[in-house]
Amino acid sequence: MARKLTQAQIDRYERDGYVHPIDVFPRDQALAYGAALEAFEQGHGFQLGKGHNFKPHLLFTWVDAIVHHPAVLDAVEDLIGPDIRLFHLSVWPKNAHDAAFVPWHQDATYFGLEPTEHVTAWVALSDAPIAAGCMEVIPGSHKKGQHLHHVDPSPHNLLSRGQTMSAVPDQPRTDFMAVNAGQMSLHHTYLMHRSGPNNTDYRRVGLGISYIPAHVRCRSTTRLTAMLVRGTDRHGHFDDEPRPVVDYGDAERAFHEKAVALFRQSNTEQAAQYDAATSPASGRGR
Ligand SMILES: O=C(O)CCC(=O)C(=O)O
Repeated sequence: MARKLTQAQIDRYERDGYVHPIDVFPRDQALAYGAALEAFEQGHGFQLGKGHNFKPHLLFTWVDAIVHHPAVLDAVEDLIGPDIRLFHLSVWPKNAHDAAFVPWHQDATYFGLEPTEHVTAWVALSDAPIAAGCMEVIPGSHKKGQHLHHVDPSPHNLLSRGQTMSAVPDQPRTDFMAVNAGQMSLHHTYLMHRSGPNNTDYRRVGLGISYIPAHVRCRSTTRLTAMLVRGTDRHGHFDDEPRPVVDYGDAERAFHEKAVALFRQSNTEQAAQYDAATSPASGRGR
């Protein structure tokens, strides 16, 4: 019996590769989390945007509370089972009238996960309607596996490596995963998706939380850390991540720095392998 999602939502995820909106916590609570993020940014003089947006669940107790929230984990469990690791987390801010965008891509591209069982929970800390640049998806595209990506050098591309899909189906039928503050969407690692600029007067912010079942491993030679957020792990593919006790404490920052460096190293390794496998010399082209 499912814990949070209805059977219709589970079926929709299987068929379309995504499901939304799912209520997680009250709107006021979500806005308070957003305010905590902005208070930190103001106090430290930088934004948790590109270059500073990885793995904040290791730094802040309020992010830790979100990634362990029963409403999030119950829905994730309905899709990937009871033994769950948090593989990665990115903050996705788009400032008011920001040109920043996310091009068509698949989350699986440089993660190197095997098998590719991975779901992204995008938890909204502000409203994220179409006008604010919510995610746009191609329903059912998760069924066709990995597609070719190349690097798009645009400074407004929010993806860490600028990866963008090389060929998107002509005039695809798309849908928008609009969510309000306190709601989330869930999408499959192979789902083709993108998001446009924020044309509103407010900042749009969400947390993209990558959950995997504990039996999934990363192919990289770099051994990564990942937090066990529910259940047990009988596989040992990752080193454990400790939960933060003090917001932005010394121990929290030291571990976070190490974990992010390992993640980036793995990402570089995966990107190099991907480029080699898809170069013209490989016969697959790009
Ligand atoms: O926040 C966005 O606009 C894009 C997020 C995204 O691509 C993801 O969470 O996979």
